Amino acid sequence: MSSIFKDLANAIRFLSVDAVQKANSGHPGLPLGMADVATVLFKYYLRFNPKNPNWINRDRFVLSSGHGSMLLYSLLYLTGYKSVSIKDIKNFRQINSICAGHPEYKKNSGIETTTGPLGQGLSNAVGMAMAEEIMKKKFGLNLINHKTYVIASDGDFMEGISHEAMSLAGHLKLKNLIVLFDNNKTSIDGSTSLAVSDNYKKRFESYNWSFQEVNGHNEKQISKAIKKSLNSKKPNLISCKTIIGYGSPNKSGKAASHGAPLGENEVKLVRKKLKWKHEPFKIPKKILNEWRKIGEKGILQEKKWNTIYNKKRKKIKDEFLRIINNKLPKNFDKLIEEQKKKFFDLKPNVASRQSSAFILEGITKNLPELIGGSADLSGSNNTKTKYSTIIKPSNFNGNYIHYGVREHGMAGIMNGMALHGGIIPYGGTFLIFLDYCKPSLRLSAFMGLKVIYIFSHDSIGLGEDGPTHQPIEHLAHLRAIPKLNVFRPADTIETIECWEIALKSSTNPSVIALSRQKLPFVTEVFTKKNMSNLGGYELKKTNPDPEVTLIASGSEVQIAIDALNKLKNINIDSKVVSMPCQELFDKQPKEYKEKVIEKNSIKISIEAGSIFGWEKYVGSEGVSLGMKSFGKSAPYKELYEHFNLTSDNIVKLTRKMLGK
Ligand SMILES: Cc1ncc(C[n+]2csc(CCOP(=O)(O)OP(=O)(O)O)c2C)c(N)n1
Repeated sequence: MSSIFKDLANAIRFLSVDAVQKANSGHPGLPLGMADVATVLFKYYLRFNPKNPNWINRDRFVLSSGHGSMLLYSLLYLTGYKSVSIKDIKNFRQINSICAGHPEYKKNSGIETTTGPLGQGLSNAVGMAMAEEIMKKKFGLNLINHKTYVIASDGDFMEGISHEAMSLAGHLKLKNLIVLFDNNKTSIDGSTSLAVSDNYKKRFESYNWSFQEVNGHNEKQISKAIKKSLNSKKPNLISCKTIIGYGSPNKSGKAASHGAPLGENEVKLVRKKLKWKHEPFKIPKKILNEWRKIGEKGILQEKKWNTIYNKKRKKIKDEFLRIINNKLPKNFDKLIEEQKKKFFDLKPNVASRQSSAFILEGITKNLPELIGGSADLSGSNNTKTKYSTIIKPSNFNGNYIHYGVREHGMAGIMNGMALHGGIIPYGGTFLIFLDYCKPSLRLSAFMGLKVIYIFSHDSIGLGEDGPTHQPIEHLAHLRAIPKLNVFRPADTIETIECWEIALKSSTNPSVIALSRQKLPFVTEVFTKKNMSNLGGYELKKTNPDPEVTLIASGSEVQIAIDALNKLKNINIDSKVVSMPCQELFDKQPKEYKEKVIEKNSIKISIEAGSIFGWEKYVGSEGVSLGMKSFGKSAPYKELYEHFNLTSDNIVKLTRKMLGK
């Protein structure tokens, strides 16, 4: 190993241990152990331009083991990203510092994704690599031809999501994915032998990956392995045998170096051992310059790419820019309006999952960036249209992914595709299986990604499959997640509107909850305006000044309308408010909200899910009808009767509340 190489790697090491020491918290073990691998990657292979971190054809670098965040921040600072200054590094883990405890995705910063929950970064990287292949098919090899590199740790590979994502990556032959495994055989509780005895070679070969093993402190071996992986026909795992806390005389090779500052004394000893004579946070000019030169290589690479791009026909350039800048086609609004008009005239009585298929069929051809899929429930989620072409191993000329029964992997992969850019991912499963993909869905929201979750079979209305499949607390759970819109449309018009909002939401994900059972068409008047965008709106009323406000979402809107008619027959005036999206309703001005939910009326809400959260609309005097227990296995109409989610029950309650 040359002395300059050692200096470069040690610059990462000391920025990391000193920042952890100053913050008095953090994880020194990984940066110390993986500094050599990261140096090889950045010095010889990674194509990136710190002056334009968003360059679309850059290689993606994901630090899946986000606890080693100081490794990433050090690299960004050393290679010259504006986003991370030495002051930021000194402020590691302090409020508002970009150098947060774990990396938090920020556009144009070099932090490609949020990591920390182990395994997520790996699945994101699979999504990025898929996005690269899909974009390459659309725009050609000379515009899109980059790699996705990942650093992942023992913990990443213990997580279930890694099995799902790695398995799909192998199946699809994602050859541009290169994972550098920090194989230090140590995790928090001690040696990984306490909990794992997997044979990684066999594991990865069975996934149809290429497997190599190197000494993770040997520049030449690491470099040779990466070089070999560049021409692979399969995804690549490079197992790098490393020593956690490398250089620490008393803590290296031990769990003690994983997640706590080494201590002032030990840091001094590391300095001595690695012959680093420099003060904390002072990187000698010569070493910094060497790192900056590495960062500058990308300027020329991007320049060359620009020349290729500029030679493309205007039509291709315009489409390329539209897609990577997340802009919908010019005719999009017209397309939506046409669909709304068509279905208003047809007034179909169909399940909202069918309505979702209608709108998908209407827009798929015009939105090549829309990449759908399902976790093996395509026919049930109605996510596949006649314009869907399936993405196959080594053939990414398509717009539909069969994720297999891998909900968690699907969600993490969708995040990766959205992060890559140029793709709007949507994916389906049953609402109940939110439980299987929630950790990634939370990160879609946290990162503010345009990812669209199609969750069908959204209540006891799914019937005979029974309580294991009937979501209860799921809508409440989703509504508790910040920065997420949860839609539950009542008919085809609302479903079109919810899709429109989701596709126009560039800074947050959306869930569209859909019914299995048929729903009557409830929209009363045609309007170009997207009424669902108000979150909740007055659908019907029997008097300008009703005594009762009935608030419902999705499949229960029809029950509220039935109740309104029955109440009218006994001379009680009421109104029905359809509430397809609570988050959007809550953002409306106070006057609007008070007008819609009649202040002086009695209020009853009905939704075939947990009543948790509805009290904010019905108030302390109101009543919420919903589910207070798990469901049951029976035909759905019987279930609605059994659980008292009926118009007759609403009438009974109203009479009681009004004393009539
Ligand atoms: C999903 C998840 N579970 C638990 C943790 C807490 N945690 C952080 S690092 C870690 C394991 C550390 O072992 P390894 O991945 O081998 O990292 P190393 O010790 O080599 O740095 C755990 C359990 C986490 N970050 N994410």
